[in-house]
Amino acid sequence: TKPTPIAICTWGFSEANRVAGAALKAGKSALDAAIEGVQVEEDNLKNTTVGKGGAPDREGNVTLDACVMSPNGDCGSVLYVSTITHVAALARKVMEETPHVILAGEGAEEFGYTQGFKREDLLTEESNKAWQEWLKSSEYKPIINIENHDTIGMLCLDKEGDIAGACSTSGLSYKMKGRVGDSPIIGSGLFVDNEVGGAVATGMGEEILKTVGSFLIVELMRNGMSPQQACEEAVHRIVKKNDRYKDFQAAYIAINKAGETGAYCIHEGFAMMKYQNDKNENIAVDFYHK
Ligand code: SD4
Repeated sequence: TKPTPIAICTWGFSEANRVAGAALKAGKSALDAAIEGVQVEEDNLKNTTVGKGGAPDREGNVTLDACVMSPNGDCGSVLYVSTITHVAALARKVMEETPHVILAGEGAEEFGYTQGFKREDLLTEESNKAWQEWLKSSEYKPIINIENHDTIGMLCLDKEGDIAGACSTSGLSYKMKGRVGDSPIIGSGLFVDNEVGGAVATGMGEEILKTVGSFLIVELMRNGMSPQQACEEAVHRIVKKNDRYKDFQAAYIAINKAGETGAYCIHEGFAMMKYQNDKNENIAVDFYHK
């Protein structure tokens, strides 16, 4: 028997997860639900690491990264987008309306306008103020669970039992101009294989990229691990290679075809939202560094 629909997402984004859960309950596809859910945070001006209102790079440019992956194995990604808020939906358009998988920068933006996306200024007054304040010291030091917290990664399992995912971020606050993290990179920030399950990442993108974490988790599940075991192993790969892990956070969530879920991270303070059967729960996630 198939599991009832499930939505899980990174951090405590209860409204985003509730919206995705409601979409699944209404019979929408896993991909529709994941994008609708992620959009709640893209629109949330208080969230300073996703969508409009995101913290800028060192030169004051807000640049967004996102990707989506559908149950049939297709994927789409946009990176370095500075004028469009709904970048997960834009990544879907790349997937569905172009012969390509990734569009970057101006090319992604120009394509977006042809698809009806609005041109917007993504730097809000508050983010601008915070950036001006940051400029006084210009010290680049991501803070665990604070400065680099809030990327939304969402995985949905719909009533057909199909799995899709979406990931959306403005990346690390005060990153270098041109920097792109793990979030729009298929296999690192997100991976879905509808035969097996899906995984999505948040935290220090550079470390997630080096270990291709989300693909790793899906392959470990294919080889028999539970989502929980696979997330733990992916975190172990990072800490094994990198003794600076005490200074950064990295976190994964995962789901398999049976509807089992798992999550693990380096440092205390990460949470996963889980919707199933009308219940939307905030689940504290176990961590490596104790
Ligand atoms: C990045 N992984 O750009 C993202 C940042 C993040 O919560 O997850 N923040 O590296």
